[in-house]
Amino acid sequence: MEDKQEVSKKKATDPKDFTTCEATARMITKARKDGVELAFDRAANMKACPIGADSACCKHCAMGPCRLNAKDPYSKVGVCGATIDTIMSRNFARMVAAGGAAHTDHGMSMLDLFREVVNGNIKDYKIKSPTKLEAVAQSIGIETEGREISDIAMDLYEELERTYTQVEGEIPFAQRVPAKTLETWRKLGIVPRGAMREIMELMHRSHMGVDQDYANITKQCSRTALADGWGGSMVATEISDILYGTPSPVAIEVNMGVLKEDQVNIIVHGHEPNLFESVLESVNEPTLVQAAKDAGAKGINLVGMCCSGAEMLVRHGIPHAGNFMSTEAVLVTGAVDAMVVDVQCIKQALVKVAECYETPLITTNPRCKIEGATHIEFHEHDPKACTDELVIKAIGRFKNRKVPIEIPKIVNSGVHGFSHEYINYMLGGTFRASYTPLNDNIINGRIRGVAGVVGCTNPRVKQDWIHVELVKELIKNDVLVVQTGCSQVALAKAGLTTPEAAHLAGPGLKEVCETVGMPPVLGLGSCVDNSRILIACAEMVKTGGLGDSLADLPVAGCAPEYMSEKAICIGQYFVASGVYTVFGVTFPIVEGTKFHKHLFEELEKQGLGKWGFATDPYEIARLMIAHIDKKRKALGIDKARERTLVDMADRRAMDAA
Ligand code: NFS
Ligand code: SF4
Repeated sequence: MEDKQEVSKKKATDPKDFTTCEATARMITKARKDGVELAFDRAANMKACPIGADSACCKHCAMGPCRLNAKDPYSKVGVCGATIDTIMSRNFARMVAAGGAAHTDHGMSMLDLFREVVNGNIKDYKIKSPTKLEAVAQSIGIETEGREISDIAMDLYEELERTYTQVEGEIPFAQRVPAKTLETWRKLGIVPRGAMREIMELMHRSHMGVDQDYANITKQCSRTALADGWGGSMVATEISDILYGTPSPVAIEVNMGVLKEDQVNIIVHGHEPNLFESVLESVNEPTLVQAAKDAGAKGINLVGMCCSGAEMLVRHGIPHAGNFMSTEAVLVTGAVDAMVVDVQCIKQALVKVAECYETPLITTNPRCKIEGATHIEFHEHDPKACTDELVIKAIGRFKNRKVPIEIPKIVNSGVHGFSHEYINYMLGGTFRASYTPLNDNIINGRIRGVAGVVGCTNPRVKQDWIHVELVKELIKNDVLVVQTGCSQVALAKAGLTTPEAAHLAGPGLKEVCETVGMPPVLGLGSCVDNSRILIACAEMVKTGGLGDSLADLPVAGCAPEYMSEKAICIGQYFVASGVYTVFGVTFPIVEGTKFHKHLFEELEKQGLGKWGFATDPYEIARLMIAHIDKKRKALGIDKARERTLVDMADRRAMDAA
């Protein structure tokens, strides 16, 4: 575990050691000149606590806090007698609970909005995709034939509310889980009832003196995490599609060069699309556009960051300025006339950086106020009251711009917006939309397997570098990569989300990409859109030929630069769903302990997936590919790949002759 804090140890002074994002590196240099501190510098100056990094400490009661020795994990216990396995699994449980709560609370906000739209109490939003509404309703057994959209919608609302509030039974989207996987969950007692109940029970069980059996705690971790992946997050994604439209491929632009010196630049950085959709309306309001022009601007330029940015990117092609580790750096350009935030991943330091560049930092959600920021509360019943006002604030800042502006003129383009529905259509064609071609290409070996590369960026490792190197290595080995969250923005900046990037893929994947005209790296959306990956996997099982359960699929997942508790929860629901999931940076567990063995080995034997850990991108790729090959072998399709690749070489030789 020596390589855990590469950056902080070095006290790196060269911004290139902090990031491979050229624009961010330039802004780090500028910030230093301007005397402004960023998270990169704070990470270098704040050595991560090694006991905490190993999760070997407990502060669940006032007899402690207790610190155990990670080097000799069984030499000590806490004052209450808690062993290292209990302490680590309880800490892990609390991360799962917090991460799951974040996604499910977001999903519940979406559902609140949906209910009010269906009731007719909210008029500023409407059901944009009745087709998606019907498809989701049908997927959980709601009758749609010959019925009014509003009636179907009301039934759907009532069903989906159970995702959160149900005290007994199974959450509605459990019906989408392949039968054999569901059977395994039932046997283990981990089918979620309702998210509120699971999170509550997990908090209870990780309290001092309750569940002190790491394997039993892990079960409730799985149940809670599944209530996120197949519950809260999936509801967030599906309702967003119903209200705002299902993504389909769209040409996009990313990086700081999307800011325009001669326009009013507004950045929305957050997670709930409700706010962003309404800001989009406001910036197109003729009176506000005129006001911007009167202030001397060419127009209003709306740009996203982080996850709601990723959603607007895939859904509407709204430009994206950068991922999590660029949110402070983008303010250093001096070009941001307002940064608007809602919930999650919003660094408190943004207040100070924004102040240095006279940018209004505006909080909008009652759940997330930040000392020193301007709060303009957003209400779905009257969304424009907030979003018009913040646009006016931005115009005001533009008019009175005093700080010098320096925008790194870097813009990368790509194609994003590959919903699981679209993957269907893209590979299957209009008349035979299905996952059959994807499965066929996996079975015949052109595509070796599918990898989800997702998650955050983290100043403890070089920004974007691991994401990009890992993905390059995967596609080179014919692994099709699907992406969400901050990771997809890293790859978009690296230019890998264009169809032309197919030349970086191995011969099999390259052939498929060229035939279909798709990039080898598919951007799906925000972190809650990881649920799209679950649905795609379920479709692959249903389509046939790749086993009966999710655990049979030749797939793997990874969050190589993760930082948030949400990422841990996502990791746990992928593992519980049957996917091998590798994390980087640091893993909050001591190696060689029983709990470690449980997560990294034993869960797989129960028919679930398992965790993996590595910090080096090539090592991560090796682990993921080895797992994919293991699954191919178990399915009896390992030989096909050799044949296909030989065929192709033969064919090329023939072409050349
Ligand atoms: Ni996901 Fe989105 Fe980014 Fe990480 Fe944060 S923005 S929900 S948690 S940092 S990927
Ligand atoms: Fe220490 Fe046990 Fe209290 Fe944790 S719960 S702080 S291990 S005494």
